[in-house]
Amino acid sequence: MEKQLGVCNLCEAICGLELTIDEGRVTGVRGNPDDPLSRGHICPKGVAIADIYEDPDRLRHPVRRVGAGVDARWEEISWDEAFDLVASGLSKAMNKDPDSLAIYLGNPNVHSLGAMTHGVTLAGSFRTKNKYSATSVDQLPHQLMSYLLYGHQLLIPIPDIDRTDYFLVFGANPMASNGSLMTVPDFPGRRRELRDRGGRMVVLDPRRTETAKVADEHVFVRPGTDAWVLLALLHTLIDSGLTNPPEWVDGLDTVAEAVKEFTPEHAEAMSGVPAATIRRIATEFATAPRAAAYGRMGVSVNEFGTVCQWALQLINLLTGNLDREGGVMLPSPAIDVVKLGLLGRGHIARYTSRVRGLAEFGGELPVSVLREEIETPGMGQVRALFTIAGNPVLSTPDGGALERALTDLDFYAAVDIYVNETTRHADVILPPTSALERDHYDLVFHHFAVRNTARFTPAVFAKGRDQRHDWQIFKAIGLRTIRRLDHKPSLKRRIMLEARLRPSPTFLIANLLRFGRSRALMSDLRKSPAGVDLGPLQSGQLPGRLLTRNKRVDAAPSFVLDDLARLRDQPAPTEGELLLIGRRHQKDCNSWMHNSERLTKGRDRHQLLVNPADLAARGLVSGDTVTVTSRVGEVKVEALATDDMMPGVVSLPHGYGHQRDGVLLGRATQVAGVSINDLTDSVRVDISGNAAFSGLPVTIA
Ligand SMILES: Nc1nc2c(c(=O)[nH]1)N[C@H]1C(S)=C(S)[C@@H](COP(=O)(O)OP(=O)(O)OC[C@H]3O[C@@H](n4cnc5c(=O)[nH]c(N)nc54)[C@H](O)[C@@H]3O)O[C@H]1N2
Ligand SMILES: Nc1nc2c(c(=O)[nH]1)N[C@H]1C(S)=C(S)[C@@H](COP(=O)(O)OP(=O)(O)OC[C@H]3O[C@@H](n4cnc5c(=O)[nH]c(N)nc54)[C@H](O)[C@@H]3O)O[C@H]1N2
Ligand code: SF4
Ligand SMILES: [Mo]
Repeated sequence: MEKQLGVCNLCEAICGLELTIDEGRVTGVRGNPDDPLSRGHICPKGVAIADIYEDPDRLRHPVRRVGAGVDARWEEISWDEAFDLVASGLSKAMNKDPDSLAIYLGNPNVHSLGAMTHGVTLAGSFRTKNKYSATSVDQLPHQLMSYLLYGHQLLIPIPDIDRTDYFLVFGANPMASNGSLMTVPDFPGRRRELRDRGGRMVVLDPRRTETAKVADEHVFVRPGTDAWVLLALLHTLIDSGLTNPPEWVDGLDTVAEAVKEFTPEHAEAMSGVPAATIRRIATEFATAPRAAAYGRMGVSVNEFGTVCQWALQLINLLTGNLDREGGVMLPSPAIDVVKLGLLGRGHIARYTSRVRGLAEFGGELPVSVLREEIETPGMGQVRALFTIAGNPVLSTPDGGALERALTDLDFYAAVDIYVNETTRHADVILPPTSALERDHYDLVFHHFAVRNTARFTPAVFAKGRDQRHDWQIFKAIGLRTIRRLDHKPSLKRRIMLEARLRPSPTFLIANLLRFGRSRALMSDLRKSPAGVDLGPLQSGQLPGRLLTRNKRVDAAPSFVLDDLARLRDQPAPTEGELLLIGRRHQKDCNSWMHNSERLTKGRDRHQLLVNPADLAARGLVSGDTVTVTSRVGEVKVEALATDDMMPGVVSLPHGYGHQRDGVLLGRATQVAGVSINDLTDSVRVDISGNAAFSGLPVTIA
């Protein structure tokens, strides 16, 4: 029996683990108490991390599909054959028309070091406009806002939860999600400490969530209407003279003028949040010694996600809580990909999607347009697809329609550890090693962490001889594809690409630490495998770290202000209408991990949650199977009555619905439930292009 340190990469909390290993098997997993960031925290998913390593459903060899649909069979092929198949399929598409190749990068990419160092490089080497990722079903408004206000898409201020006195939360459920755009392992513990300091947490959410239940105050808000509430908060702050903005902010008169008509009374009519509550929260926020306003998925994936994220930034900025201890602050990671220029500042509308004309952001188009780009004939039509760690059939709006479009492609290759609802349509799947078999340094989430730390975790298990790490797969595909292109990139670009694809991620990390003059070098990290503590977040980062041209913040970007007209024109809510929202459960992991028995046993949690009054009004009772219908689709699912739902709002989790056309994909298929994204509508997007999942009108019968 031996103990070994590991790391959990299943969510943004990046917890340090201590594994007990007995004869090559993981017999115990606990949180590492010496980890300076996660402090011993672990959740049920972390406990289940070895289930992935041991899962018989997980692919360990490249496979080629023979037959289709119910008759599909998977035939093992060699790596060499697989690389050639992919290189030939991708190059064939690009030789015909570069835009005919589409790429989708799924969420687990940001949780893999090799995907960040090599996968991003590979995707960047393709000249297609049809690049997509989970960003546009998630945090696109956050990145856009940081780009517009602070000059870089990754300069995202993070709540200093360990020192704040007032934590105002819109549309986030960290008790289940463990935090997002706020790497906050041990949220329950940090929340307790906040209370012990005499601090207050206020949550606005259409569901009385696990987080709402541990808050000091929970307020129901009608889905999709937070923009009015947030603008009314701004209105009140300005109107009551409660603002104290820093000197380096411009455009405040324009902001004051713009929010004048968005009164608390107007917000009450739209959102159901009482005007008096809005005024009180504004005053409490502005008069708290240190306050942080934070909003996540609920205010990102709605039709006014960008306005919401703008208003949240301004609430912090105008009250002097940006870059202040206990407010929202910029972390200083040991490897700062912003400072090192590894990720561009961002750009918007350099080109638009071919069919609907939606703008790109940072070189990606909104994934809501993927289906129409496959289905609409003409120059630039998508004919080949490459997905990496993605399951857009279950994860993107109107996934059912996307699925039908997939069957019509000329070529589809996937890098994935499972045959999932999307990759089952691939011609070839290349499975990389799983998390416990690879080295890890988190290039992404230290940028969002509530404390500055650094940690390098060597692989727990050696990879088998016939396995490949994801970075090795990306290297092979990159080098082989380029050789087959009719129009090869310049010699200089090819040499650059090779230089970036050949070295291992661990070698790259050691160099980035050294050349980035980091406060911790690889030798330090090797000596302290639990992690090196670089201290709490530091104030005084601004205006120095701004990357705007004039090193000042323009608080009134026209891109956002122009959208206020759309808000002004929204009709008041329709009486009796039902609006659908999503949810996450502590034991779920987006669209996967449903084949871990540990995580799926026990009570079902896939049901449609409905307020009892809404059920009764339709002559239904809890436990009934109901038909939920939206503009694009319908599903049949069990209804569960609960007072936790705001009247007029129903909720389904995403990532369920593994049985498609009766095809069995492994144990996950036995988990009950339907896909919420067979109901969501790809037409509903925010101005950023982000999918507006939330607040979808549905009927139930
Ligand atoms: N309606 C609705 N839809 C949503 C959401 C919602 O709240 N509501 N949430 C959205 C959000 S925030 C996100 S991030 C997306 C996520 O959706 P996706 O981007 O599709 O990502 P996942 O579902 O996390 O994982 C996709 C696949 O990655 C594979 N995978 C896991 N680990 C690895 C690995 O190490 N390497 C490789 N190559 N593959 C791996 C698994 O097989 C899994 O099936 O869903 C979005 N969809
Ligand atoms: N256990 C678990 N943890 C996860 C994941 C997982 O699948 N399972 N996924 C990870 C990923 S990819 C992400 S992006 C993060 C997301 O992290 P969070 O954003 O914290 O997670 P969600 O549960 O999506 O929280 C969104 C909340 O918004 C509420 N909401 C919905 N519509 C509205 C609205 O219009 N207004 C307001 N105010 N609230 C609304 C919902 O009821 C929900 O409570 O979680 C990560 N962590
Ligand atoms: S909170 Fe859970 S899933 Fe997230 S990193 Fe920690 S152990 Fe893993
Ligand atoms: Mo996400």
